[in-house]
Amino acid sequence: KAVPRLNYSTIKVNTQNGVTKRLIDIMEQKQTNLCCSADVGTKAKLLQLAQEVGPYIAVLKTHMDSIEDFDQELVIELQALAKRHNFLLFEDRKFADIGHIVQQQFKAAPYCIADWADLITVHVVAGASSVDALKQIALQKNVGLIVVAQMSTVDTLTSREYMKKALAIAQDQQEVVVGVVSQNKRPRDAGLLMFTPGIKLGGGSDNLGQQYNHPTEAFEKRGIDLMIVGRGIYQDEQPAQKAAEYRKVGWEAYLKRL
Ligand code: S5P
Repeated sequence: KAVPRLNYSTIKVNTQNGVTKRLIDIMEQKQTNLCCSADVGTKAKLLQLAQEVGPYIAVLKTHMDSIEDFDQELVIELQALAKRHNFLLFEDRKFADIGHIVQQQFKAAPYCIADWADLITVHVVAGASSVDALKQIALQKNVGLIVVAQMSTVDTLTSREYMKKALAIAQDQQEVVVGVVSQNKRPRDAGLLMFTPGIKLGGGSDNLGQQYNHPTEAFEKRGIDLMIVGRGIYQDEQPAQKAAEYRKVGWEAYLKRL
């Protein structure tokens, strides 16, 4: 099929979205399709990890509400690292409420996500209105939205039907949507990126429903564009070396599918 053979330059030509273009420039310059999911619990650990994996990643993904000592200084230091190593900041907030509430959550202190994130995730369980509401702020603040269309868990409720509708919402809102999170279905439009979590070199699963696939399979067979890797990197004794390894495996698999 034609779509899984998409290369990043084609996506760049087909998008009007400035965040997507910036991201693809970074991926091509650094030859990486790795998004590191930095799910550690403190400022010090997060900064240390960002510093170590920075050279090998295109995106650093965070869950800031899990950082026990979060403050604005952390944001300033992360922004400096993002600039130094050239990667984007992705707050995986998974907004999921009615429009009025997601707008508040997007802006509210202490996280002030709209002020620093380059990318955020949104569920569309409430329909397109969540995207519509975030869009008003996101366009002003230069934040790209990623629609969660399909989850990686063993008993996810994101059925085929749900996924199809979520992809349609993403496609309708390409002015602000950069791409989707999904496992094995990508948007038909050539201007959207497919982000895929549940990736680990060893495969397997955890004991809480997460399922893992090997990056090579994901890029070559399912045609994903970016892999999201958390524990595969930060639980390793040498996260930098591990990130370098994922970068190499992911980039080679991408080149091979072209
Ligand atoms: O379906 C999903 C969507 C996401 S964004 N499954 C996921 O696991 N994620 C996120 O990816 C999750 O919130 C976590 O931050 C990361 C996976 O982490 P890992 O340690 O299992 O690689």
